Amino acid sequence: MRFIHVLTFAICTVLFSCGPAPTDRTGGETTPAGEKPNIVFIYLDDLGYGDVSAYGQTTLKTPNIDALAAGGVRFTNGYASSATCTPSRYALLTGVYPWRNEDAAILPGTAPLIIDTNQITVPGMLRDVGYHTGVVGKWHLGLGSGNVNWNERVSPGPNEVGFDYSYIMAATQDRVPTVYLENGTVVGLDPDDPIEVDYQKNFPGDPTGLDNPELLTMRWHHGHNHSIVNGIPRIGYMKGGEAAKWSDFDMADHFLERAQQYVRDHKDKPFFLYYAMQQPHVPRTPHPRFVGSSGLGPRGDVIVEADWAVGEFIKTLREADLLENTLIVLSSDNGPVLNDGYFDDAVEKLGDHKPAGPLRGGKYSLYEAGTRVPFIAYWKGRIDPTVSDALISQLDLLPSLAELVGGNLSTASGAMDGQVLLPVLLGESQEGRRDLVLEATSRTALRRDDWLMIPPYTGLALLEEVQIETGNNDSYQLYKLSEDPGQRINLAEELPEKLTEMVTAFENIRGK
Ligand code: NG6
Ligand code: CA
Repeated sequence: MRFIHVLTFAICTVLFSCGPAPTDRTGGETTPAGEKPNIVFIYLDDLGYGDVSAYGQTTLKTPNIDALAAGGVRFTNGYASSATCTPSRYALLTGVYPWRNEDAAILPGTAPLIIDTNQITVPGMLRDVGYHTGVVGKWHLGLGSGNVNWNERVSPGPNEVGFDYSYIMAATQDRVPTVYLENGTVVGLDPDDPIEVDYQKNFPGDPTGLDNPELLTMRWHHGHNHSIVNGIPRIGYMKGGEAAKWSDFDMADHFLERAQQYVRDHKDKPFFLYYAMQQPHVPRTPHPRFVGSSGLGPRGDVIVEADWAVGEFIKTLREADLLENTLIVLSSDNGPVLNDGYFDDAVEKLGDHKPAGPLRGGKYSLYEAGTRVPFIAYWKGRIDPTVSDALISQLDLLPSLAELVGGNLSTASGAMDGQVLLPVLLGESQEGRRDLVLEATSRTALRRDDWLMIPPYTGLALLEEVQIETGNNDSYQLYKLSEDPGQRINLAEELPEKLTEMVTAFENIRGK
């Protein structure tokens, strides 16, 4: 098939005058060699809008991410779909708002898969048009259908929702099981030492972070006081599987090597790789060679480490001669948090660094820093470097990529909230979307044009443990973001007509 495409294009170039963006038989854009471009998502975990130098930060240096930003489209209004991980990842892969799926909330490591195996996904759509598809890194979208037996192949999972290859951690670095799974099977498991996982009760006699502080190399601040793995107390209880347990310090190298290998193995066919890095989520465990590299403690060090890994990964694409044939989208699943449950100096060593940049709030927050994140599209030789203020969401990637490659979304049942914004993604247009519903722990708000409206919510205004403002208020909040990115001036009372317009638009989308 690929040969036919190449041949078709070769004949085309000899006989006719073809346009600069050739179209192959299944539709969509192809590269100068007549091939569909490779597509890579580099997705960080809890990386804030202000955490990379390309977004104005001056303390930390992130030269490799900056290089993508400088050579591609750097979006200043690019959004994750939620202020926490699972819902954002659900939306990233399906193009559906996470609040439409009540299971799309932070999941324990034992939760069932929350993507319907019949649902259209980015990898499924791409596979249907000939891509090889892989995921390396953090999954956190659930596995199995309940009561997972970790000692057998775990299914359904990534391989059942469109990925040909998967090498993942099930949930998060702070949740059990602390093992990798390759295509559904725990890597390095000794059958004589089976894994058991329980999120309710401990296995009798096993140490915990709560009862055995003397065994800890990292202390817990809130939560995170169940089973101890590698001296780090986790969420949930796990027994067995000793030989399969990951090394926290090596995780970045480990995922990088798998991502690089994936590229080398599939360089002769169009591929899609979802490289889901674990940094800077807790527990922050930089490899020793990065310890102290940022001066900001482990949180800064793992961002430096992640930036290094991005650079190494790009090198691999370059060495395989794929850079001009690969669209890379780099972003984050939600905004930043400092103390997310461990004592790790993130607060104490922060100095002048502003993880949220000029924005208000952070992870878990309906304020802007919860969901507005670094968002970069890079395609060497195809995208002209630019800064784009267009409003774009990670929801829009699925339909935009379908447009790019001639993918079919007509089989999609249910809602499709993503919009076709291919020219925006490629930096050719600043006409982004008009409306976007933002989510934070099941609460929602509306961004429309330059305006942000948060409806009244009861509940705490400040999450004490993480020191993040939730966005909750007894009254409506209305902000004009270009003039007030820090959301300090509530215009709801001053501009009743604007508020009514926003509330009506919001309710229309939310279906109230
Ligand atoms: C919270 C955890 C937090 C983090 C978060 C998920 C506690 C007290 N806090 O419940 O540490 O794991 O879940 O983060 O347990 S996310 O980026 O995957 O959404
Ligand atoms: Ca996250």
